[in-house]
Amino acid sequence: MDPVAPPTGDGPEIDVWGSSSSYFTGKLEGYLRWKGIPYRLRPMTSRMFGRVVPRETGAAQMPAVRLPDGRWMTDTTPMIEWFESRHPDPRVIPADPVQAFASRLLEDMADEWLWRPAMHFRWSYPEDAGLLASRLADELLVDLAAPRWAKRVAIRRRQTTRFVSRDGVNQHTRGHVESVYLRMLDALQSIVSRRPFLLGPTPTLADFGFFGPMFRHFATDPTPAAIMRDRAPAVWSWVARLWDAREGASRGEPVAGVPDDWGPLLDEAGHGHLAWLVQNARAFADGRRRFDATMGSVVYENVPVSSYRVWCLERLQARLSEIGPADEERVERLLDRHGCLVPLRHAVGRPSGHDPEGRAPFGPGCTVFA
Ligand SMILES: N[C@@H](CCC(=O)N[C@@H](CS)C(=O)NCC(=O)O)C(=O)O
Repeated sequence: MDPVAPPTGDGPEIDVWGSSSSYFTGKLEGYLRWKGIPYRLRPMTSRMFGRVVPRETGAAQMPAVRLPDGRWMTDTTPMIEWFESRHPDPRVIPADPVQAFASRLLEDMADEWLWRPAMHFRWSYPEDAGLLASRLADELLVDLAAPRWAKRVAIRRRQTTRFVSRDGVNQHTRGHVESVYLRMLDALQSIVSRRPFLLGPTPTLADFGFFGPMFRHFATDPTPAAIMRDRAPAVWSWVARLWDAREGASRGEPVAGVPDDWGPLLDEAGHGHLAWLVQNARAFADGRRRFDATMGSVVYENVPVSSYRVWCLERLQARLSEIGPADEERVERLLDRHGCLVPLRHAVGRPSGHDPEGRAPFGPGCTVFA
């Protein structure tokens, strides 16, 4: 029995199961729209999320993509890599190996490090939480026979527990969590008030990475959106510009190398994101399920260890090791200046075990807190 109808062969070729409020669905949609790759967005109902998607991809997460040949994909980072290999023009991963590495690092930071502030702003503020609980109940739980109020309560409780309190957000860490968003806004504001996208006239990988949290959470959830409009209006414009961008509409030369105005983003990658990844990898090597993450003077207590994030670190390290001798010194100098080199050289004591055969994005996938 296949409860999902097979691809029809007419209309858009790619099915994307996700949500119009989802971080990673937004990231993928921004990419597919820019590339002009037709897709059909389908709601990740509870039946899809609970049964079909885990069976087909190995991971209950969105977006989940089914190709016209019936193969399923999960995890936007390897998905974008795969689409780039099939639709190379226009490339979104820069040709310059140093720009490419810095872009992958920012993509990873946007995926993993902005997740906590995005979930905190969405679920800790009552107005945001009430609105999103209604939206998600109506969009994703349509197939459940339960009163609307009960669906709203269930969603709100699940998200707040799983992605706010269990992820270390409390009265001691809240200021630090929010400061990550504010620093990223300021850094992006200074970049996109000077040029349309992070590396010039057209969007590249780092734009799509930041697009997930910035579009689907920060620019649309009431509390962070008000902050964005006041503090970083150019970021507000960039979000709309990226959603509306079509390949061919804008041409021109990208900036050369990694621009100085990426400095604050790379500082955050080094002192925030990568510092966390290293502590997570240490805890994983010690066989722990939870750990205390120290970020300067702030301690996030008893947060879950993520094998997926060990894989993120491994993958960045593998990419760094692929950079040839001609560019090695340039990349090392850049990374060292921003506190990224030491964590990227950290010897991962125990491999993540995820995707040993290099099959990603073709499953079996792994959720961040599997
Ligand atoms: N690394 C994955 C992350 C996907 C992800 O975490 N998606 C979220 C929604 S935006 C999700 O499905 N979370 C699972 C849950 O809520 O249980 C990707 O890039 O696609």
